[in-house]
Amino acid sequence: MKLNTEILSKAATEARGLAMDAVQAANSGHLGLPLGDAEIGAVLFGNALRFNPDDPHWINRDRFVLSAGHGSMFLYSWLHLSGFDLPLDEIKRFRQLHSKTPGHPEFGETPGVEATTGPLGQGVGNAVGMAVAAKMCEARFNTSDHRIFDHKIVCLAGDGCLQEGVAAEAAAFAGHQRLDNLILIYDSNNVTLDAMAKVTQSEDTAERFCAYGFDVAIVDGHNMTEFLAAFDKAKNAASGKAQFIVAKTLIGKGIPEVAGTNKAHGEAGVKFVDAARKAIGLPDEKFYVSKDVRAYFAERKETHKKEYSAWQEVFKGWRAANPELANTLDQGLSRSVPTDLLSKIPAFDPATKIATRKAGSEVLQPIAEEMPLLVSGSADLHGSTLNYIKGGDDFTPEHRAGRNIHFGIREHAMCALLNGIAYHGIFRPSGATFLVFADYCRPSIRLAALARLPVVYIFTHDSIGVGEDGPTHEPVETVSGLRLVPNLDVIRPADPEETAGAFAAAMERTDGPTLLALTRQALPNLSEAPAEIRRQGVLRGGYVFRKEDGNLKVILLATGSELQHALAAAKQLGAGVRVVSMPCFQRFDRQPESYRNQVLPPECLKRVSIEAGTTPSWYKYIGLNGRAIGIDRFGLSAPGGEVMKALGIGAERVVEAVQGLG
Ligand SMILES: Cc1ncc(C[n+]2csc(CCOP(=O)(O)OP(=O)(O)O)c2C)c(N)n1
Repeated sequence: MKLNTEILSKAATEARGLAMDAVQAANSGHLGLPLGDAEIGAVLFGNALRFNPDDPHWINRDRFVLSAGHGSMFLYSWLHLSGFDLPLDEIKRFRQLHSKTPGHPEFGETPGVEATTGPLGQGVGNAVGMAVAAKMCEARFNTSDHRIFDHKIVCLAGDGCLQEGVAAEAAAFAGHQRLDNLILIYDSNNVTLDAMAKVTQSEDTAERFCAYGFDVAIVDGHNMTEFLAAFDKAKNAASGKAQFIVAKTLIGKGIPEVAGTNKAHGEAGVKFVDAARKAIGLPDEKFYVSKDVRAYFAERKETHKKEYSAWQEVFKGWRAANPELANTLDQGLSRSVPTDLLSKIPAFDPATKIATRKAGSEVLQPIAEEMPLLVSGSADLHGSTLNYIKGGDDFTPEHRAGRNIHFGIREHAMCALLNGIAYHGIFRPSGATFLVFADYCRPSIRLAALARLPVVYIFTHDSIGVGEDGPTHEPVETVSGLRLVPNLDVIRPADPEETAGAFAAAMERTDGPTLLALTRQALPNLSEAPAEIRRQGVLRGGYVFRKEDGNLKVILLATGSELQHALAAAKQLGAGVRVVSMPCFQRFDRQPESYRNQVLPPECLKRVSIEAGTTPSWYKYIGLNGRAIGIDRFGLSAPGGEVMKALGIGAERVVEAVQGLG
């Protein structure tokens, strides 16, 4: 579309005004990016991006991710002007309680916001994940007669994002995977927060991205014609490479007292706003949008609607011609999961002794068959994490329908990409590494939980059971630490049947992520409780695995590989001892009080827990008079069984603890 620079310059000025007024009203927020990137916003939202403000979830819309989430007023202004359901009143309530304009963009709070961003670099990872998902969509759903997916993923990132390791990991992956549907715009303004960027960076970022395998263009970010030309070139590039546009900008443009310096980054420019507004030609009226800018965007919206309607026609034809594919797509969009998932997972041999990672591998296969949009990746550890979807092929530039993603040794990016795949809204992402490396993933896990994304983490080699690799590889505090993340379900199954329940629980959850902590070492199938009880028990988070004989005197609680020890101890202790399996604290805590009290009767205060990890998280169940057996130190390097013994994880300690309760 021809670029109307006259009206878009005016729109850029008014967008600057909206940012100034909103940040001034809130007395908080970041002016630098919204002012510095106003022309970029005008071109993207006023000309280049394809979307429909009336249907912000349109599956073939271009996705725009503001990785530099601190510049949120940039996004809010352009979404408002574009005609999304973000009225001016919401712009006026920037950063106020329950507004649609929170401090940083939050997924689900504001129409048009595609990802929760602010922790720098994450948005770049999300965008790469979206680009993966978009490629998968093209391969899985487009047909020779109907091309229903051809959208682009556009990401705006600053120096801060690109300094972060997660963005480097994600970019290396994108370059390697030749994700040519990704356009990464680098707001290169030579400024970060504390200082000029030269204080902390001297790399040639353009060369760096060139080395990753991107096509690179360098443009003046205030020259709309030049920027659009680069954008169009990136959009239509035939190189098969991911696209990187370096846009040279002046941070805080419009407030001369701070522009071009780190003072422009935050709200320091606010005190100069009144004069600045006048100087750029804005009237005294705050939150001003002219009639002709309104009219331009109203017309633009009509164009969007026409494109959308044309696409709907193609989509209708596609649906009619491909009912099975359409059904699969609908399943993905509604995140629906077969209700009888557990019945598709064959029971394990009761006499089997098998690691829960191995059980997980077996459980994953029928689930993957039932859920064709489930994809599974690993950070170079498929051979150990065993989460490869057999017959699912690899996701590669040549084969975009592959369901197994080789993330490389890039755990942080893996999890940011998984979030991106989930944000994209069609595929169900899962990813794997060793549990101890959850620390490398944690910022993205936290965001998945915050943004309520149904991501599944298949993390293996839990606890000191890892053994010979030693304390660097033995997670002791990891499970407890992850239990602190709100809205993250952490499941540590005790045997193969609980593993089946754990996978079903993870798949059926649609409003947040689930982390599965699986063992490297073989565990007995605890078949003294029926398989169905164990599977269903996991879905409730905790359950009575072994009911006491006679009156209840003591409750033993355990998860994972230690449930066997609690059971052995109960046998030694005799009557009155109940064993509760508690694979998922969060699911248990969501149960009705009556159920929780049934499992853990409040009158029974003699309680002992055992878990091969740090103990603090247990006291909410065992109380201050209870005893928590665990490992409040780092592990040891030796065969796993010996480490367990040396650190006192076994039935004897449980028996002693119960006897010590008096
Ligand atoms: C992971 C992370 N670390 C630190 C911050 C705090 N922070 C917000 S913006 C910023 C500087 C970013 O610089 P740049 O991307 O160049 O943004 P600009 O100054 O151009 O707006 C920092 C350090 C953050 N949001 N996320």
